[in-house]
Amino acid sequence: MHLYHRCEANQMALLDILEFPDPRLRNAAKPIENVNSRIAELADQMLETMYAAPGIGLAASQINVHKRLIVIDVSENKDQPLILINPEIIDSEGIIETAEGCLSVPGFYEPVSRFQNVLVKALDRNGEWFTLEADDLLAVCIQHEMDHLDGKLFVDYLSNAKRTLIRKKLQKQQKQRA
Ligand code: GNR
Ligand code: NI
Repeated sequence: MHLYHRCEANQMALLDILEFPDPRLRNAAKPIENVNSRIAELADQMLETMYAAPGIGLAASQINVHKRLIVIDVSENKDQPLILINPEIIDSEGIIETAEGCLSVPGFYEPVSRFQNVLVKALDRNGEWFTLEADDLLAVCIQHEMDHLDGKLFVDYLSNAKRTLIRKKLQKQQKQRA
């Protein structure tokens, strides 16, 4: 069995994260038919990229890989990595509002309403189905990442005025960087 080991030497290649309003963030991701070693290694690279950012989650869509793969770690000590492949929400309960951010929308945090509790089914990095009961921040993060797989961003839940303002500020930054 392969276990994920966090790379302590700082030599792993980090992946580039797409930024809003990049149209590639709008692609719908396809299910992963075969969880092989390439997928497992991609998941590990995504975890390293997420930890380095730093973020609490990352969807493959954000690194321009349009497959249904997400990684998450909401733990305090950043020692509880989760890999979810082809995730599905099979039950949900309650509503919670959280100030959300996104590595693809850097610097902006706005309240979004989500389910407070979700029961999720997914494949792990060995291609085995598992279920996970998630609450609060973990539940929010799973829903945020699953939205990415459908080409959806948290800014889509904001007013047109707020989203336009965010888009203009980010486009200005992106032009200055280019
Ligand atoms: O790092 C992240 N923080 C965060 C905070 C509140 C709700 C969702 C998130 S996910 C985000 C990382 C990211 O962009 N994942 O797609
Ligand atoms: Ni995000």
